[in-house]
Parts: sequence; C-alpha cells; structure tokens
Amino acid sequence: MLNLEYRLPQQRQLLTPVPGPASTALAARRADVVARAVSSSVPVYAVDADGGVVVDADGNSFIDFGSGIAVTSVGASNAAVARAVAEAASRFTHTCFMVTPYEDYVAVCEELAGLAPGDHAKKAALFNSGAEAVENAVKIARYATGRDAVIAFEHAYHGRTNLTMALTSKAMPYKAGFGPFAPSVYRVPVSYPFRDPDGMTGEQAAERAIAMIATQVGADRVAAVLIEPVLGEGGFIVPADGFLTRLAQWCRDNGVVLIADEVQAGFCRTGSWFACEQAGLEPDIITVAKGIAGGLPLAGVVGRAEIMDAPHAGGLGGTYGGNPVACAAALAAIGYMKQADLNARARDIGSIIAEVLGPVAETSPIVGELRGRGAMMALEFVQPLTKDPNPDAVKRIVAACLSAGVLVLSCGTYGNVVRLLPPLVIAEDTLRDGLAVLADAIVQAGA
Ligand code: PLZ
Repeated sequence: MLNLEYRLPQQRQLLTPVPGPASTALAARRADVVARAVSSSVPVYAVDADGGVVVDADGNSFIDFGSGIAVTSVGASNAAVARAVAEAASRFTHTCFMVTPYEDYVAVCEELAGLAPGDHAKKAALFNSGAEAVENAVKIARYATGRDAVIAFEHAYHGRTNLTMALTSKAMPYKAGFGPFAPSVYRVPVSYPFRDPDGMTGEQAAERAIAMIATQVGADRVAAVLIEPVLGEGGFIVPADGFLTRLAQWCRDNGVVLIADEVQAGFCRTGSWFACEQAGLEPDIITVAKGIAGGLPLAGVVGRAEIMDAPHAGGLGGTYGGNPVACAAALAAIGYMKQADLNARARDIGSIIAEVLGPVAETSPIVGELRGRGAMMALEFVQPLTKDPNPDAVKRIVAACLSAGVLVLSCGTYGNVVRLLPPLVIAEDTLRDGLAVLADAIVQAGA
C-alpha cells in the first residue's frame, strides 16, 4: 500500500492516562449541559485529526479504526477537502437550492448518476443525513408505485427519525420508548450466513423472505424493498451469494422498487464505489451519505430517472439539502477518491486485516467469524466454542484498545461485533500497529 502525505505524525502516542485531565474537565462541562441521551463511545475530546490518527485535548494520539462511523474515508482534514470548503465558504455558505440554485449541487448529482451502477438514465437529489436520504427514497418509491408497504430486514439500521426508526430493527438504544412508529413497515429475515441454518444458500434465504412478504403483505401492496448490501450497525453481515440477486429478481417481477441503503457501505468503503456492485446488483434507488463529503453533512438519493422524477415538482426538498459548502467538499472528496484510487486502498486494507487477524480468528475460542468486504471488516464474538453472543468480550477488547491508543467501534444486534472502518488513507504501518494491538486484546480476552 502506497504511503500518502500527512500533516500529523501517523502513530499512537499516549501522554496521559485515558482520559487525561483536559478531556475529564470537558466531560464535567458536558455533564451539565449536554442531554445524556446523546452519548459518546470514547471519553476523549478531539482537537485534531489527520490520516489515520485522532489527537485529543491532552495531546494523546489515537489510531483511528472508526472514521467517525465510516465518514472520514479521505481523512478528517483532507487538504483538498479543506481547501474546497474554505473556498466555497468564502463565496457563499447558503442560498438554498430551492431558492437560488448553484452549480456544485448539479455537479454532485452528475457524479452520483455517473458512479451508480447500471446503464439506465439516472437522476439524484441531495439531503443532509443518511436518515433523511432513506426517508426520501421511501417517499419516492411510494409515489412512483402508488403503494404503501415497505419491506425492511432483521438487523437493519436506517436511522433515528420516525420513519427510519420503524425501518431499523434494534430496539435498544434506537427505538425503545420513542414510539409509536410509522406504519406500513414489515420486517423479514435477512441472509446471515453465520447464524442461518447450516447449508442455507442465499437463494433459500431470499425465498424465506419472499414467502413472508407474500403471506404478510402481498406483493401488490409493496412499494419498496429496502436493504443494506452489507449490513452495518447490525454487525457487518454480508448476505450469502444469490440472496440479493434473487430479491432483485422478485422486485422486478412484481413492480417493487429495490432501494440499496449504501450510507455506510458506499463510496469506496468495501473496495468498490457501491457495495451492491460486488453482489452484481443494479438497485432502482441508492441512498448515500457519510463518506461522500469528507466529513461534511451531505446525503443523496440516486436512482432510475423515471422513478426519481415520479413525484410532483416541489414535492421533495429542505432548507439545507445539498448545502453549497458540503457539495464543494463532496466534489473534492470524490475527486480525491478517484485520484488516490481509494477503492484499491480499501481492498488492500481488507487484505492486511485478513492477513493479521485471520490467524487470530482461527485460533481464538471466542471469535465466531471474521467477515466483511474491503475496509469494512468485523469480528463476531461468541462464548467459547458456541455461537452464543459474547458482548462482554467486545467491551473488554474495545476498552483494552482504547487504553493502548487505538479507537475501535463495536456493533451488532447483540453488541458482540468489533468492526473495523479505518480511514482509507491510513498508512500501512499505522494500520498494522493498530491491528497488532487489537490482536493482542483478542488473545487476552479469550485467555
Ligand atoms: N443507513 C446504513 O449506517 C448511520 C448511526 C450511528 P445518519 N449509521 C450510523 C448512530 O448511532 O446514530 C446510517 C447507516 C445506514 C442510514 C444511516 C443513518 O445515517 O446520517 O446517521 O442519519
């Protein structure tokens, strides 16, 4: 893997206990004024970040395996993005695309239409967050089909707004106490190779889902099937081969809009522009956010022109959607992804993760599976030599990594998955050092 240029030293370095005094003081201020429902996975406060490292208020430098939940693929202070943001902000920070439009919004839609798989004509619309993109994708699919039902999957995550809470599978912490939820959402089983019955193929898992849709809803009521091609928060679950293509076939046969939620998996994360490409899928609609704009809030919905154009003029929008500074950041970030070939880097990162953690996963009694695509890899932890989830091991491993200077995130319906989402610009030495720390923590937790 080629080395890139960095502004900060690309290594972990701890100058104080974690958290140090400056972060501890900030935590005390926070406790007085920040609502407790908004929580943070680590107790350190960031002051700087570059490439594969985050520096905290005490000067501690951490290796970043989370990218702010799959956002800073080009780095958290990518020079091209920072320049584009400063330049755009010095001209205008906002006009509202619904009032006075501007070129960069159009240019981002051109990129989305050009990059999304399939030769058909495509159009796009821009929003602020992943949840908002998913909401709009559902609105468009309902309008285009004149139907109301939306099919979502077990282990799915689509956001925290009312409709996307309904679409999200896991109650704690996302839904509990926040209902009632939006109606006309139906949940069916996904293909989860590690937990499905032995020998179940992707096609069989799809037939299981399709049979449930037929009996519980009826194909003629279904507006959309919504799925993450690699499930993110649910545990980096990669559906078995054939699952997504069989579902896509069923959608085509029944006039149902297939929506791929690529908010977490899209934009080079899995080693291709969209994770669905690796499954041979050409979804009708794709939602994107996170990695697309180098850290600025921007989301998009891109899809078949005739579906995207179904709703009446003025039917979609929002004050900030496609903000000009965020669009400038996205154009710079996408340009950088192309120039530095971040898809190839994501694949290299995946190979290095497999090379280092593969042997650990093989020998550790608490690792059920190492899985993923490209730079979206995870380990599922189990009670020794069973498939029973082991969230306690994950907590111990995450804590051990943090105190050694490595930021890793957990996920999974059962809280038993450690996920690796390093910035795609991370240096190879930094990646290997962080992986060695993680490997050590896994061995300790399994001993
Ligand atoms: N769809 C596939 O992964 C966001 C959520 C973190 P927003 N995932 C991180 C949390 O605890 O809130 C996500 C996703 C997929 C939609 C979303 C929602 O994106 O930008 O957070 O709204």
